[in-house]
Amino acid sequence: MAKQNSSMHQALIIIPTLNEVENINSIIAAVFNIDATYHILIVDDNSTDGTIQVVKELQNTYKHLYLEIRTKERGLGKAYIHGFLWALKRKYDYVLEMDADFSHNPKDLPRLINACEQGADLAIGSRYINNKINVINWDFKRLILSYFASKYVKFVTGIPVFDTTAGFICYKRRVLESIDFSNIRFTGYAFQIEMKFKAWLRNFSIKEVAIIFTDRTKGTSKLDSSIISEAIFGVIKMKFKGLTKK
Ligand SMILES: Nc1nc2c(ncn2[C@@H]2O[C@H](COP(=O)(O)OP(=O)(O)OP(=O)(O)O)[C@@H](O)[C@H]2O)c(=O)[nH]1
Ligand SMILES: [Mg+2]
Repeated sequence: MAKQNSSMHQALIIIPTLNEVENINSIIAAVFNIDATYHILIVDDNSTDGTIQVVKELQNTYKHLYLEIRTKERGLGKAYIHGFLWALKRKYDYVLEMDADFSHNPKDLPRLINACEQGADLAIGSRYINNKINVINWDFKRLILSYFASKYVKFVTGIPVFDTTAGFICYKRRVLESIDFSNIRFTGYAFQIEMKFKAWLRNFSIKEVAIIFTDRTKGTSKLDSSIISEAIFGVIKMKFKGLTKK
């Protein structure tokens, strides 16, 4: 039986999807199985593989499974912003980001929420704490790229976070309320970096929680080189803008 959330705080798990039909059913079931009081919002960018139909079907089973379909544009950053604005119109205390492909273990959700309950404004599910790399099944190139990307971002921006590109996050509501999303231009990894950078500039407390990240086993990756170059040049722009204006 699913455990019940003992706290009074309502959590929303936002899962962005783009053609995740092979994962969507099991990821939703896994999240509700961890805690039946969570709410889930799927933000889908008009998947053509049947993901949307599966979610609609599951809405008959789960009362607090919500679906937003974006038809005009694509992009992870914009999908998350759509989800954040949706959450802020409702009474959620904690808003979480999680991938659909099981790279993020739903079992870690309570640990992220707990870090916020203990005082963090932003809890990051971190693959690289204290120079330890907790990644399963990545090829060497991907590992090196991601690890040095994190080092690079830390060096350029000065942010005291090891895993700056992480996408497994719990935000306290007030962090999202403090950010003007019309000023966020990035998508992909740069979006994840920018959110952390903005939170840090605003003096929110950030806590990294060690997680083990497992490479996807089903479905296909949406990562491409434009996302990487956006991140490389994006952080430099971000740093200079951050020096002059929050
Ligand atoms: N709504 C929306 N979701 C997206 C988009 N791109 C990726 N996603 C979702 O965002 C999550 C992370 O995307 P992935 O393709 O797994 O990216 P990644 O984890 O960096 O790459 P892999 O390691 O290959 O899995 C998954 O749930 C995707 O379905 C997009 O443009 N729009
Ligand atoms: Mg993935």
